[in-house]
Amino acid sequence: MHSAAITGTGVFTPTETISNDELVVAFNAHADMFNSQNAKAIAAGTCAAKPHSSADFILAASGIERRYVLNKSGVLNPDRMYPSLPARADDAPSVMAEIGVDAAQQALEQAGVAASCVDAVICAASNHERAYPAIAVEIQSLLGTSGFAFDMNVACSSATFGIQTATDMIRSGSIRSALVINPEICSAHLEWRDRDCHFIFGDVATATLLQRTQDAQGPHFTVRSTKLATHFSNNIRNNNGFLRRTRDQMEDRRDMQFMQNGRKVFKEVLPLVSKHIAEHMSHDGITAADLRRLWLHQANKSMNDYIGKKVLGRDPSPQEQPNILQDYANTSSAGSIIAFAQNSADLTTGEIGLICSFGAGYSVGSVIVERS
Ligand code: CO8
Repeated sequence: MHSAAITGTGVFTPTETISNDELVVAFNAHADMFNSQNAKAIAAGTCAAKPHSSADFILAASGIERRYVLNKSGVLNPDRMYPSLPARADDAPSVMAEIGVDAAQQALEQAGVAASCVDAVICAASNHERAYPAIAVEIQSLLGTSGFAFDMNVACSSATFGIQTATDMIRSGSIRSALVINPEICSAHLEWRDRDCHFIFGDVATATLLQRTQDAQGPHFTVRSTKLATHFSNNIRNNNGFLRRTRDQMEDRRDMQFMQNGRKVFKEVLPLVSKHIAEHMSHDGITAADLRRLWLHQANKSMNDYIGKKVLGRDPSPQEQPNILQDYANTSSAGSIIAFAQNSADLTTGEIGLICSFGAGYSVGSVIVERS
């Protein structure tokens, strides 16, 4: 059996950002417009008025201060409230492939590896731009990697599920290396006109290069162990799919974008994740004292603080459990990898950390790594 290691990571960050204040100004203008257009129905009690959003609420409830987006003007236009990402010709690179390639090139450069030496590409994300051909195969072609490529979707847990898949293939000997790429265009499947969730997500792409440990050319993280779990829940759901592309989709269907029962998610996912991490650590033979860092899924600061405290048995310091969601918001599967990519270079040989993601499904995945 071979050993697998993370030898490079990359993060593509869009150039445009939206602050909470900018977001709230646009939302409130939209709400005022909606309320005046529907004044009669609101007065008659047949339509609910849209209340204003608040930047103070957003920061207090989530810890988010701003988010990166691929298109700011479309999202902030109160008449539109949706990014302007025009459909591209079939012979042009798709948006997911383009931003995924950018992140992947950074990961390859960090590891000093040529694209042609990579045996597999896994494009693991919450939503895919099209059904087929797989975005991963397009990325394979754009990068010039060898072997094969495929897409997978486990919502916010896609990155860790992809890392376990790649690690298992490297361990078994069927491949020597793989790129796990997470292009998350969350802005296009978020309902920006819904006050309860309009602040949650941002856009980004991350890439993680995994290789047979003996092939690593520089500092790397050996994958000690991985653990995945799923439990069905409707509390985070998006009904968009090919069976829904019928006449009824012409109506304004709220269920065709991200929906959640945020309070239930918060309450149900916390014990699930804490127990999952505890069992994984025990199975790996490590205790909280052995953990130098936690790179958690970035959905909500209170949620991460709670999980960090449960795992370590005390409040984690910002260095022990770095958050990036104040700058990026929730970037679905990419969040824990951004945290890892931007906050792992200082670990010294033998130090151990844990990457953990959780989200729709429900799904939870953890990866214990050791600096080498
Ligand atoms: N401004 C002002 N007030 C507001 C706002 C707002 N924007 N929104 C809600 N309020 C009000 C509510 O109306 C409510 O008022 P009242 O008490 O009078 O009823 C009050 O504020 C409290 O509202 P909530 O109870 O909803 O507030 P919470 O404290 O629960 O915070 C959160 C809301 C932040 C959403 C919180 O519940 C949370 O973080 N939940 C977990 C979220 C999570 O982790 N979700 C996982 C999703 S990620 C995933 O799996 C990926 C899926 C695929 C990605 C899709 C990308 C688009």
